Amino acid sequence: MLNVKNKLAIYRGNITKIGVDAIVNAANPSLLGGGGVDGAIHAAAGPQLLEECKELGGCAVGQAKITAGYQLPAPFVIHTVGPIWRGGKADEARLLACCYYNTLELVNEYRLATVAFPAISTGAYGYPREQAAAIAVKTIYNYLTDPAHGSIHRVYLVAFDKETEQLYRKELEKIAE
Ligand code: AR6
Repeated sequence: MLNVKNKLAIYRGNITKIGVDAIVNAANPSLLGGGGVDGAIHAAAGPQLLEECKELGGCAVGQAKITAGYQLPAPFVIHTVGPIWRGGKADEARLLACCYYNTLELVNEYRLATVAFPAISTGAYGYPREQAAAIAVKTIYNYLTDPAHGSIHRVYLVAFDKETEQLYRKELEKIAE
């Protein structure tokens, strides 16, 4: 049996530099760019990314849409919109899990082998980092355990800072295989 845990990897650094099949953008509902990782991805991909995003008609919180990667090393970008943290009683946990799940559905649909996620919602959107790391690891792990999703070879959890890297390590250690 394949060891699902081995398919999860932590990467510390800038997501725009990674040569995976798709990188994930923590976007806003307009899909027209912003700061943080969204700004970095648009800057690295070049103006054609914004032109394609304009055609998409935005994206609801928890949903995901795919575009080309243009000047990025990654041929695809999957844009997802995380929830804004409002204290935890506004369905934030379910919506954050939906971001990971719906992105992986696109990865599977496009038969992509590798994908890299930033820590969605944990910057400008204020989601507590520890809770967000737990949701990310659990949702990705559960998705990969389904044999129907076996064509996904590796999922990278990208940590931009040391705290996030440590939180991901802690969550991965909790997975017993
Ligand atoms: N590579 C990897 N991770 C990064 C990078 C990078 N280059 N830059 C930042 N991060 P944020 P959100 C990390 O604020 O909280 C935008 O304006 C960052 O340290 O980018 O989902 C959008 O347009 C943090 O851990 O996204 C929305 O309006 C994580 O990425 C809004 O911000 C997410 O931080 C979305 O807010």
